[in-house]
Amino acid sequence: SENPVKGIKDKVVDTLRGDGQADGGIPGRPGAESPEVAEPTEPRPPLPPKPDQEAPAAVSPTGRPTEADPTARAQGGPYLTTAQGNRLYDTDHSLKAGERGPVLLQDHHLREKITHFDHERIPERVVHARGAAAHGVFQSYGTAANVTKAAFLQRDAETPVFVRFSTVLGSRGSADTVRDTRGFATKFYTGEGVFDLVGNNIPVFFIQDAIKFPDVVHAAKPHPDREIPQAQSAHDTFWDFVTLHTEATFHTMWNMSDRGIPRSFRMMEGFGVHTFRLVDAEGATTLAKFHWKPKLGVHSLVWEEAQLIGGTDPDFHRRDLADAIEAGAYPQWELGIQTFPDTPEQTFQGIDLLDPTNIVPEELAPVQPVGQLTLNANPSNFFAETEQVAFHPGHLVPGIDITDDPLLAGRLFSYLDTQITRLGGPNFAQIPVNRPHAPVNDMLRDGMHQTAVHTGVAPYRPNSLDGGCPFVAGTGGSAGTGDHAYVEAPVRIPEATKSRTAPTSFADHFTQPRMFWLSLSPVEREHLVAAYTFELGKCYEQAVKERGLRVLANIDPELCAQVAAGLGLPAPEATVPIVAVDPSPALSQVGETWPLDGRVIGVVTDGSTDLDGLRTVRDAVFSAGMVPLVIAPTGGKLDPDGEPVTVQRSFATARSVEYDAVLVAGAPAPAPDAYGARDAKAGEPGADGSVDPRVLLMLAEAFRHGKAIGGWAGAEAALQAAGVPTNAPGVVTAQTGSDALQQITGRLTKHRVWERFASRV
Ligand code: HDE
Repeated sequence: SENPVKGIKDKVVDTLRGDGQADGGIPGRPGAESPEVAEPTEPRPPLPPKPDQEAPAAVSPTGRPTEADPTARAQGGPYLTTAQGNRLYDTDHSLKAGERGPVLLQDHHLREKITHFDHERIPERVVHARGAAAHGVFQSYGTAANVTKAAFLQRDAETPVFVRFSTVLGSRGSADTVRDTRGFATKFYTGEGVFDLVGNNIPVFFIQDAIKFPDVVHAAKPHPDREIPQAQSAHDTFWDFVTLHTEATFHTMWNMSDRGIPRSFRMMEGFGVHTFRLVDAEGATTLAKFHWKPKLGVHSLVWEEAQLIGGTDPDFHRRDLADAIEAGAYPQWELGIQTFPDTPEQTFQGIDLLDPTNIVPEELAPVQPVGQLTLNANPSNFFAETEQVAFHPGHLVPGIDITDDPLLAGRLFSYLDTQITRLGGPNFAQIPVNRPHAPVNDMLRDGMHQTAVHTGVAPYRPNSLDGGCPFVAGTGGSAGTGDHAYVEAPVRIPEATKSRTAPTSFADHFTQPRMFWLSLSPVEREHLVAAYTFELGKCYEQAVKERGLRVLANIDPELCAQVAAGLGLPAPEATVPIVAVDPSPALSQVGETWPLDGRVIGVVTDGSTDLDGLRTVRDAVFSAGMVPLVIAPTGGKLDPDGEPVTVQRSFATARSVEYDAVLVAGAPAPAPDAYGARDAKAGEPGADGSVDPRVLLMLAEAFRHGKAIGGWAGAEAALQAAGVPTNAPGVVTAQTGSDALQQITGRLTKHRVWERFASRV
């Protein structure tokens, strides 16, 4: 498939070479292309949206296209007005009785401005409050056509989509890189109505029954007395719950693995979690699980990076997604399905398909690709789109049906209910981002925030006054063969007695966690041990720590022993037999090689050493579809009188966590603003051969985080001063910058220099 970055590379290089690149910006962001930002001059209409902000065409609730409607109300005309379109001459002063006198209640503009402001916020989502989203397109391969009649999954079908990624626990303003599950929710605007695939980046869930959702969320959210900690699972109530309620063990384990701290939304898998039921054109059914596979591979941060980014750039994932799309490096995923025969037992090789704490290993049921998702446009307005989008697992199209997973059942209730509070009433489907791209004729009327002007007198059935309209779809004779949604496959329900119980097949909470542990590479196991040790170590209650170890003992004695050692506690014995289980190699993130599209290479310079070499490196990074980040002692331009090189980061604004690998030219002396460098003269090597402390920090961190490091033009001195052994794996020094780049690129395709991490397990 074609590399999306390469297509736009020339444009990006031009941007970088042009004069428009602002200091501190990343290459690829508009600058040269957007009109110069002028000081205010004369009235003109509002700026049009940026090219990548075009949202898919929306359809009004009455079915009329709104796209080309010039009378659409938001932002028109060059002059400031009230909400009623009355032109204003001043918006900086309240109306007062005299210059120093009291403010007058009759000032309509003041009252309207403040009142509207007072109501700008809506309740944040009760979970998944913090998110980032993008528009895109889904292209179907047609390979699912033999198992589902869903029109958007037929050959060559193209469907506009809106995807929102999120963290679960934090509030709207929390940090992106916290250890947490990530939401991965996709709205397909199909010709048959909306289909929402509301998934996560982790394929299992904490609970098997929706009735436990308030419990797990109350336990995981901040403590109710002090409202701390924010966006963290490393606290007593979370661990209290997940260790008492052992069906949470597998999900918790995914959270503690590297999956809990993704490198980027672009490098995450997505999972529908539940088993769904697909229906074909003849009414035959197949059970299926949905998977999103990122084209760039699944990659994670290391824990220290995640913590540093939480402070240096809390918007890291949001920025990464928006920047990539703006630069034309469109993120892509393949949608795949695992399929299983729809037998009355609803199990596959002994795995209960209705238990959302189970996966079906890919080795047993391969993920079959059915289409490709490309995110190609940023939202134009965060609130209107990302905040107001409303997903619902019950938004289904013909050919996709639900199963009796008790977790899914509760979700089908919850998502509609929650929008009524969050979006202020039952008419949220009329908000542009939520509008179907299929005709809507629903007989739902009135209510808060009704914006449709419905006509006619007969929103009821049966009627004769409207000629019997609207009509219901034909069922096509036998169940499953009509063209309507909610096919309701004729599933037989065995004779049963009402009971508040779970089947015994839901009772094994440790076999799949053990499979996960056995499937990880040594370095991933090391990370898992470190995460458990950190999180349990942050708990205050001894009983919680000890119970945590008892759960781990039932997964694997080695895992338990390592965490116990870190906590300074004895390792308990297992209380259930440890069963033999085959590993699932697909669960490991380490070992393969992946495309480098959009990877960021830091290029550190003292501002004068081998600038020709620097330019060559920068261009070579682009040619490889990656992004160079030129880091110099101060902002501005290098070689301003020659062939200027724009500086993206100064030593003061750069931090290693922004890039995937680093190249250093020479050994940059302390810049004047470096701590403790007041005596050093700018641009001159420190009298003692010293190197700027911020460069040393960058190199030491990059080394610690397993990043490839290359140097040229005397960089050995900098590496040595930073404590980076020049003969360590993934550290190279070369004659030229290009050689150094070439040698580290191979390392990058593996994401990190894995050999650098110590491994005890
Ligand atoms: Fe959600 N979940 N959830 N959830 N969920 C919400 O809906 C809920 C579950 C997921 O970007 C809420 O509109 C219950 C599993 C995502 O807007 C709420 C249960 C999975 C998003 C809700 C679950 C998810 C939500 C809050 C247990 C993965 C964000 C705001 C039965 C398959 C969607 C909202 C977005 C959001 C309820 C479990 C994914 C309260 C009751 C399992 C990605 O309705």
